[in-house]
Amino acid sequence: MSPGTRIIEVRQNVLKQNDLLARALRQRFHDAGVFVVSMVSSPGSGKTSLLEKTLTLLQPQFRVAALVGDLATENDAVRLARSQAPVKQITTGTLCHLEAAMVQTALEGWNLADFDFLFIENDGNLVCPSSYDLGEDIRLVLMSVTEGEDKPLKYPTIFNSADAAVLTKMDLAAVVEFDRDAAIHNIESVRPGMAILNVSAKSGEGMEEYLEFFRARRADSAHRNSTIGSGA
Ligand SMILES: Nc1nc2c(ncn2[C@@H]2O[C@H](COP(=O)(O)OP(=O)(O)OP(=O)(O)O)[C@@H](O)[C@H]2O)c(=O)[nH]1
Ligand SMILES: [Mg+2]
Repeated sequence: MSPGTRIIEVRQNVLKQNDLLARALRQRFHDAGVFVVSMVSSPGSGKTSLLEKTLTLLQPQFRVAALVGDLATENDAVRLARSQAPVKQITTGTLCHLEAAMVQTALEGWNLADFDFLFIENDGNLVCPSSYDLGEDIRLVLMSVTEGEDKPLKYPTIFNSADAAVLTKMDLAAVVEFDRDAAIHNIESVRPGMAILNVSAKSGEGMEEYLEFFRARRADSAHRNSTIGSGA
C-alpha cells in the first residue's frame, strides 16, 4: 500500500465518523424542536455582524442561541453575546473548520428544547468546512460584495454544500462596483436554483426578507416533522 493510499483512508474514516455523529446530532435537534442554521464563508465576509443582528432581531419572537468557531480568540463570542442570547465560542486551534464532535461538546450544559433556533458560525474558510456535516437543517454560504463575483466558480464545493447563498455588505456594492448579475449567474452555474438573499448588516437592507427566509424554513421543517411523527 502506498503512503498516498493510507492518507486517503484516514481521511475517509474521519469523515465517516463525522457523518455518523452529525446524523445523531440532527436527530437530537429534531427531537428537541430546534432549527439549526450554519454559516460558512471566507474570513471577514460578515458572518458575525450578520449573526449578531439576526440574534437581536429574532429574539422578541424566538428563543435563539449560537455557537461560533474560530481558530483562536473569543472575540466573536464576545460580540455575539451583546445580543443577550446564549453564546459559546469553539476554538479549533490548527483546524480550519468545525466538526460535529466539537458541536456536540459545545452543546453540553444546554437544554436544546430551550431554543427555537441554534446558529453555528463556522471558521472563516471557503474550503475546509464544506466536507463536514454539523447536523444543521440549513447551511448558508455568505459572499461579501468586496470579494469579487467569481468566488462560486473558484470554490464550487462550498457553494454546492450549502442550501442558500447570502450576498453581504450590500451597502458597499456601488462603491466596489459589484456586478450582482454576474455573481448570481456564477452561483446559478454552480448550484442551479439556489436561494439567494441580499443583506447589509450595517444598513439593515434586506434583513426582513432574510429573517422571513428562516421563519419559513423553520415552519416547513416543523410541519414535515409533525407529518412524519403522525405517520401521515
Ligand atoms: N460596510 C459593511 N461592513 C460590514 C458589514 N458586515 C460586516 N462588515 C465589516 O466586515 C468586517 C468583518 O466582519 P465580521 O462580521 O467580523 O466577519 P466574519 O465573517 O465574522 O469574520 P471571521 O469570523 O473572522 O471569518 C468588519 O470590519 C465588519 O464591520 C456590512 O454589512 N457592511
Ligand atoms: Mg466571525
